[in-house]
Amino acid sequence: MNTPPLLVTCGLPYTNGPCHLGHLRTYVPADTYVRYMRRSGEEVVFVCGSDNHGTPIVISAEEAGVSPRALSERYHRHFDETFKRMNVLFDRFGMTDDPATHHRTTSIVSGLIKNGYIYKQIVHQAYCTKCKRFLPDRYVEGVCPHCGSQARGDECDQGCGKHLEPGEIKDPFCKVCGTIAEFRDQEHYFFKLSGFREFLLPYLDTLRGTSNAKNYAIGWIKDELHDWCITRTLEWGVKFPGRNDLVVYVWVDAPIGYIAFTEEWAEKAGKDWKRYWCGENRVTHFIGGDIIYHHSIFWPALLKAAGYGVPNAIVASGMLKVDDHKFSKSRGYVVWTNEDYLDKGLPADYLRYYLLAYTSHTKELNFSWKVFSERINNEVVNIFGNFVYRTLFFAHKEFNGVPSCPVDPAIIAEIEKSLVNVDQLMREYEFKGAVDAMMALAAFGNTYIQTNAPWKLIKTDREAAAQVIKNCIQIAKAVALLLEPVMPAKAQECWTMLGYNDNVSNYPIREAVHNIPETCIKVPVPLFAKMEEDLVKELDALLQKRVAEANKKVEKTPVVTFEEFQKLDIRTGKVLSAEPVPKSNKLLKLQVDTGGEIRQIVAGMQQFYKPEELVGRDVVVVTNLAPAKIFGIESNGMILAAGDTASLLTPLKPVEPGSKIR
Ligand code: B3M
Ligand code: ZN
Repeated sequence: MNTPPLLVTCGLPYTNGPCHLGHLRTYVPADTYVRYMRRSGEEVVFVCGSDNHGTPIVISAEEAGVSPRALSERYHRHFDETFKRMNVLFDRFGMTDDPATHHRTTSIVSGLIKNGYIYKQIVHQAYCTKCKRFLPDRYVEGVCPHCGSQARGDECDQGCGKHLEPGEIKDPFCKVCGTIAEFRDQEHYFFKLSGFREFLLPYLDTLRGTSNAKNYAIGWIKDELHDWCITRTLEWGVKFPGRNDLVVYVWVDAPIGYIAFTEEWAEKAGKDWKRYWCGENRVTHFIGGDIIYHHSIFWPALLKAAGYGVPNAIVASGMLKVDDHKFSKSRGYVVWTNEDYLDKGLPADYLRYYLLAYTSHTKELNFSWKVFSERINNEVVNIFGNFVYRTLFFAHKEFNGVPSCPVDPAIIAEIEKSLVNVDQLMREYEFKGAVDAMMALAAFGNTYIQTNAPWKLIKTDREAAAQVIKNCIQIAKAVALLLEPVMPAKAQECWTMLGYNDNVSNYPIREAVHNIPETCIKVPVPLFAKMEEDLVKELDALLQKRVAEANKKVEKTPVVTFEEFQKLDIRTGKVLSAEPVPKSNKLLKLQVDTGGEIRQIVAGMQQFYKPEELVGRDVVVVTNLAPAKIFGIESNGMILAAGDTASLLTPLKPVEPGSKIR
């Protein structure tokens, strides 16, 4: 049977704010993967688009005083241009508000209704009596019913990361005016997701991609699988068939955008989009680690129910940190792609390299200007740049081009080894490993030229010097070919300096083992410039200033009355025991003496404390919080802690467990 062609997609950016490094952490590796696979002989289509619907866009448009469509068009253009500046080149970059996504969504949802996968049900929706409207998704904030963290209406973005259904959030308040919301009944439509467990478990087992995507999803399914409310009370979006007052939830039409963008591309290219989406396929989704739930649970179930092929691979990137802090626009820990980086004249390729080579794709990536400049200077400039410059400078000066002798077979064997290594790592989505292997070849070249010192050899044996430099040129050629998916612009510059007058991207990776032709080599220019310390300081100062300014702004929180505050029962407690919750890397299960009773409390503190550090500690506990089940374990209360590192609040003077906080 013919292998189906590869279709690669990237998570769709919402059109309500500019592109930042958090976005690029997904897009750059996807682009690198696509370039690499193409140059390994695969037929690849690469699509993406902007996500225009849902409350994030409506709220931002209201704030900006423009229509959601106008806001979407503005940011759509912004992303399109930014991706091009970063050399992230999609075959199609569409908009989910364009007719293709509307049409495909209507067609899929109608099919689901027809086949009995959708039912109607009354839900208790948060409602704001002041704004006089229902509060879908991001219009409402409150407390996560699963872990007790502050959460948005449709996801626990600060805590356990779970998707929340309408009506599930506790203590809701209106995001727009701060009023405490009430629950009112409303009719909505549900997708029978709970019936897909039997399909999903074996499916996830064979799902390709990174292990985080698969493992999180399997963990979630084992926990629980609820039906999924797929309608919202909004004007903006894709109308639910037959209901003018409802649109489909943005997480229905957004992934359907992947199909629609393929259709848009196929129509122009004269291809058949069904080859990519129906039956056996090779759809590969690159996404951020925070939207695994949507891509590996809802989306395959929806596709399956609608009779489409299901994704073949999901590649999820780890989260981004800035200066060791959780990435946060409101707190100022953000680096904007244009304003902070490209507009300062910094090369896209440096950032591409850093994002790929900093750490493994699924791990947390920390950005700081200091580390960034060190890695660029020590690796890109000193190893790759230096090697190419030394080699070409000598070749030009002594031979005015590439010497005619054949390349040493041992050198070809070394290159071959690198190719095999890189290929295996790329196909396993181990981008860091692959980039390291490419750089290792450049480092090998550097050592080779250093030990063989052709500048000395030439004084006694011109032929031997020619052989050494020929070998070096061949290594430089191989490195340029290999690094093109990572640093396309710099690889091209290197290629041109090697005497080629065409595009390196047109060559298969395997060209690396073929002897370089006897081109003429001109005076080389350094490929890279070092990041100067002054510039690094200036860029860092800018970031610090942004963080300081953000700290000054107080967060918008709802006002509570004294009576409401008094409803909270907060007491001191003593931790008697602590142990990690199996299969969770965040949670600890604690037994806490709260005066006359022992409570079991599950707290998200595993990253910050060893269980034994907590035993014997006096802590502060909210004791009358409604009990919650977290990872199937009952939790009766909440331990108070402050800040990103969960610093525990603890009484200054010794008090009895159970003392009331007043
Ligand atoms: N627009 C952005 C996010 O939640 C969201 C992705 C949609 S992918 C189909 O990261
Ligand atoms: Zn939660």
